[in-house]
Amino acid sequence: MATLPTRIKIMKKILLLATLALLATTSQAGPGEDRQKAFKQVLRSFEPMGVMLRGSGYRKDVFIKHADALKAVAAAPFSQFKPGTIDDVSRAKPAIWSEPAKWKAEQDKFLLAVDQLQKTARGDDLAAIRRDYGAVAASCKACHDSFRGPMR
Ligand code: ASC
Repeated sequence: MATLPTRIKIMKKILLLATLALLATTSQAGPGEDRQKAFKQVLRSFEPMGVMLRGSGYRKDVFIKHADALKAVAAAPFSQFKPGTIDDVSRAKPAIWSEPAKWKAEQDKFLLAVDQLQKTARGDDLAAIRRDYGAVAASCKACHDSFRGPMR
């Protein structure tokens, strides 16, 4: 039987190893998860704008803040599609890498629509704001239709 101080040392070692094992599993975000986080960041400004336009709570200053926030994060997801990064959570389709020109065109369409919405948001033409918000939504959908696979 080991002495008490030896047993305490062993227990401490076990606790340390258990902690390290837990950290290793929890901090292991793969490319799919990283991309999903980046797209969720996009939704954090895009969704409240939609809520405002569909309801009666439109406020120009708040809407501009969301449009600016959208612009700040809109490009980030697209830098994270390195070849060979379809993992267990990723819904990316192989077409992203086999049709690079089309993939790039979808990105450009989205980023231009985001720029346009940021500009229109500064004016007072609510119909134009709705139209340009709709163009961003349409570009989300077009890209998903071609390049995002089903839920998994
Ligand atoms: C959203 C969302 C999308 C787009 C798309 C627009 O809020 O999550 O993927 O808008 O549905 O058609």
